[in-house]
Amino acid sequence: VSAEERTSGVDDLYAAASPLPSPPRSLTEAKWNDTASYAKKKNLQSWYQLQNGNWELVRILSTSGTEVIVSLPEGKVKHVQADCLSPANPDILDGVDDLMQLSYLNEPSVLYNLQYRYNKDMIYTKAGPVLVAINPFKKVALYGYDYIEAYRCKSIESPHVYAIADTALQEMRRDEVNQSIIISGESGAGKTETAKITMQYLAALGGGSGIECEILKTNPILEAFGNAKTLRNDNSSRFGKLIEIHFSETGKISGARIQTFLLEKSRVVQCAEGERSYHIFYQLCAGAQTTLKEKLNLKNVEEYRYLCQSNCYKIPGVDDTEQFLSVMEALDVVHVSKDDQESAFAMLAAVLWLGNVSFTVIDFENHVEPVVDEALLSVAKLIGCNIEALKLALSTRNMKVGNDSIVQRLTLPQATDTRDALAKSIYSCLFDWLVEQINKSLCLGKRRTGRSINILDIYGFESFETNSFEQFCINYANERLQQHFNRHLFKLEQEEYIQDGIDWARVEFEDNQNCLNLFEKKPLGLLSLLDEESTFPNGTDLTFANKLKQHLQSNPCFRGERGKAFTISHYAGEVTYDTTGFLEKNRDLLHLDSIQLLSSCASPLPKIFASIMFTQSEKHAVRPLHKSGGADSQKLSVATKFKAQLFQLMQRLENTTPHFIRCIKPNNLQSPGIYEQALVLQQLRCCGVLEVVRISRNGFPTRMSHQKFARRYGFLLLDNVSSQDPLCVSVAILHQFNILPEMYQVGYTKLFFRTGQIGVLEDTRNHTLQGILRVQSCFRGYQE
Ligand code: AD9
Ligand code: MG
Repeated sequence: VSAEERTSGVDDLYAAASPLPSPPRSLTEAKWNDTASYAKKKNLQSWYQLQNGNWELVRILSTSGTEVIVSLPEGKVKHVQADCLSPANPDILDGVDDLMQLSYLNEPSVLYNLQYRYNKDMIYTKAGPVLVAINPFKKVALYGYDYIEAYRCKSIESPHVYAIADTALQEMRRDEVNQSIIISGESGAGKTETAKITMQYLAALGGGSGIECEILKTNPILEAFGNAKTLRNDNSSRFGKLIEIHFSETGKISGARIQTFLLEKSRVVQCAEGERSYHIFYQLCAGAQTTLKEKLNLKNVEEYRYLCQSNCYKIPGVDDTEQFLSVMEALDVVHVSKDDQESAFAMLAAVLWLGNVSFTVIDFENHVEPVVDEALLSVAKLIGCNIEALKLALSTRNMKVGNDSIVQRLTLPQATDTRDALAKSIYSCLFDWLVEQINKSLCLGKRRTGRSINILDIYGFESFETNSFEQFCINYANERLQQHFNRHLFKLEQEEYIQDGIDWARVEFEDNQNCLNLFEKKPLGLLSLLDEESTFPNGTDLTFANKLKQHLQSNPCFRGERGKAFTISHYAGEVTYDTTGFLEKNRDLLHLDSIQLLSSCASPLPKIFASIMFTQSEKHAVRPLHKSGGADSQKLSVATKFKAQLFQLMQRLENTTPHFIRCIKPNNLQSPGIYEQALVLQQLRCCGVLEVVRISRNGFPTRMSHQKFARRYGFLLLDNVSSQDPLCVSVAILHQFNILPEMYQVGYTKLFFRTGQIGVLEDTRNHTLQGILRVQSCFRGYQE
């Protein structure tokens, strides 16, 4: 069965969830009848859904009414309802490399096909234009020079990341349009690995200038500073990234640029049991040479409060000392000088020592002062500041009241927050600074000419038991990306219809504009209301939640919950958010005192960080200072900044030809060989793979050229057709089989069918052929 003949089938559980299946009645009826008629076919294989949600392959023995008797694999016989069955594809279609080639495109068939391939280490499968990649959690022999060569010469056709990268390169050259490779999936699904595999291919094909080695070396650096062990993934990226690889007119890589999104800062000061902070801290403590260790007064990881609170120091199979050496080597390659490297390590040590700074109560009002101990002295030495200035910055706050300036002393929780905020800011500034250094090296001052390929490795949709501000931002980003995805696929469909003269207005597809409006509308959208509440002196997470309930109830994607919670209907499902901490995380204020402290430092990096923070606060001082919140510095809120970044990203992506890779995690154990159907299914839904299937089903997914159609079914015609013209033959067939006009369209070169329509013809064809074969073998037997 070729892609051209792709036929998609009956039974769609997910179609029921979509509000907009447009030509619904006839389509649903056709679908239903098809299932019913299918279930009547004796001896056919079918999927039967078990109580636990998994599917099992059964054989139909007989039917009466809506009840069907089936035989289970172990030989047992069972009575089941027809609607628990979904048609299974013929064995010949087992493991096809594009899901669109399946005759029946229902959920169990999709799941089974992916599993069949996964069990044979074929981890890549196409779903129409999308590449599905299932994480093998082990080394698979699919990469390296030989494979790169094979994909370059097109001697292999099976789906692969290399094939996607190759198509992107070719289309960039051919169409002179920038390309983007958009990789998504949930934590641990394999996005970052896939991004690296893509870069490997591009570097191999566009290499020569030496810059490709630098580009590849950015990975260990970004992973050391931006990845951490979480419960879901031992090497989880805690930031999103876009890598733009530039090519010269001759097709060689001329430079690159990295943009990062929303680093998880809170991890620096706090992480959950069994997780770790950023790799670089452990690598530095384990791998630093004695002289560096002495200079930075480095101790073992167990001695730092920020690192020991989660009771996890090591990652099985990972040697932090070795990793540290490769990070240093990579820093050399991207031209970060030894001096700068040492300054960066000093900042890391300062962050660790800050965590160990403790406070002591000094008066009856519970005001505190930092204890002058090794921790405090080390911080002062590492950032190069005066000890008294550091003590003041950690225990007091300068406030403006009218024209006067007063000094307020801090209580223990306030002082701890101030300390942690300083540690987080130093770390995130260090991260940004490092990315900037890398970018300087990758551009090498060259003017950007030619074209680029963008690789986006960004966090997928998240839905946990408790969802906070981070999930709110991440899921918002995913709504935007989903819209991009839908529009693109829709456009592809539309183009094919227009090319063949088909009326495409009859193709429906679901939009998530309502949900995006919920986030973005001004002044009454989630983001505006969040910003508004963040600037109110008396705003709290509760007043914020109440405001949402008051203003957003009319949006069908919003539902207020009890207390401080609310629910959003995302394209990938409902998520309930707890607003605890929303306002503070959104404000993300660093007090002016801390910024001033950094600017007074003798070391170069803190000074640079302070000036970045200052310019940010000046540039983005969009609202009047509010005084009673205690926050003196004004800057753009986190959500607004993220939205602006996202808009800029979307704008860039809009001007490129996109290629989508959807990564799937087959189990939560990070183990090879285990394929959990329910887990995979839920991800296929979330990352839009089933949506691709649904979009194509809502259109005219089955396509066949007039010639092929006439050849395949022409012999079933009862009456002679006057003309041998394939189109005339085709039309005669359509009439003979009473295919309803809304179920097909006749294009210039092809016939287009709604879902399931071709099934009737195929069945008749098979029966007739079987009949002919039977007659032939009887005839042969008779002759013998
Ligand atoms: V997160 O959102 O950053 O937490 P990712 O990026 O989706 O996540 P990652 O690429 O880090 O996941 O993959 C997780 C682990 O799966 C890797 O550390 C590898 O051990 C494993 N993996 C992923 N893809 C492959 C592969 N193609 N071959 C072998 C793989 N192992
Ligand atoms: Mg990652």
